Amino acid sequence: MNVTSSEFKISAVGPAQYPQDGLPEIALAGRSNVGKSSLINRMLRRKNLARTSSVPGKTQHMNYYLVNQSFFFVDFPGYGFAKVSKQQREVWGQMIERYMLERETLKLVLMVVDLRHPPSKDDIMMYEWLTHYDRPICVVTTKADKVPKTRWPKHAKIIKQDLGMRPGDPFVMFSSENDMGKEELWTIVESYLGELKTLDERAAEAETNAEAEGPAAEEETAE
Ligand SMILES: Nc1nc2c(ncn2[C@@H]2O[C@H](COP(=O)(O)OP(=O)(O)O)[C@@H](O)[C@H]2O)c(=O)[nH]1
Ligand SMILES: [Mg+2]
Repeated sequence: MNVTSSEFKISAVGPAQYPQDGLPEIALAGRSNVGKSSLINRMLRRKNLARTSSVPGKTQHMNYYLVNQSFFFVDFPGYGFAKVSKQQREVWGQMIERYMLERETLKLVLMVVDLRHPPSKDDIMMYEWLTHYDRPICVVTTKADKVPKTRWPKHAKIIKQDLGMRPGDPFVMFSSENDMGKEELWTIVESYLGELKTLDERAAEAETNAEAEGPAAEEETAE
C-alpha cells in the first residue's frame, strides 16, 4: 500500500457517529497498551496520528482514521483495564458487539496481542467472540522487538494454541519499533479491502447513476 494521506476522522461512541460513506473498515481490537495506536502510526508512517499513550484505558471511543481517502482504520477501546468500572466495560462490550454484528463495511479485524506473553483471558474471549460472529480475523502479535528472535516460533505457537486459532486465519509478527511485519500486514489488509474507491470517485459514480436513473425515477413518483 502506498499511503499518500491519512487523517483522524471521528471519535465515535456508537452507531450514530459511524461514518456513512460506505468506505471499507479495518478494525483493531486488543488490550489497552498492547500497541494498537503504535501499529496504526507505523502502518501509516505517522509519528503521532493515533495518539499513543502511557496511560492505559485512555482511548474510550472508537477512533476512525481515514487512509488514502478510501478506507478506515478503526481503533477500538482497549479491553482488560482493571481501573475501568464494570458498567463501563459493559458499555464497551455492547458497543463492540453491535459493531461486530451490524457493521457491513467491516472487512477485517486485526486482533492485536503481545508476542511476549500468552494471550490473556480477555484476548481469548475476544477471539472467541469474533469467530462466533464469523468475522475475518488477522492475529497480529506486536512488540516482537522485545522477544529474542530465537524465541519467536515458540511464542507464536503458544499464542496460536491458546487462542485456538482457526487454521485459515492469517498471523503476523509485528514491531512498531522497526518495520517488522509491516509489508506482510499490508498485503493481508489489501487482500481483504478489495478494490478501493476514493470518496471523490464514489461521489462521481453516484452522480452518474443519479443522472442515468433520474428522469425515470421522477416519472415513477409522478404517477
Ligand atoms: N518495544 C515496543 N514497544 C511498543 C510497541 N508497540 C507499542 N509499544 C509501546 O507500548 C505502549 C502502548 O502502546 P499504544 O500503541 O499506546 O497501545 P494501545 O493502548 O493498544 O493503543 C507505548 O509505550 C508504546 O511505545 C512495539 O512494537 N515495540
Ligand atoms: Mg491506543
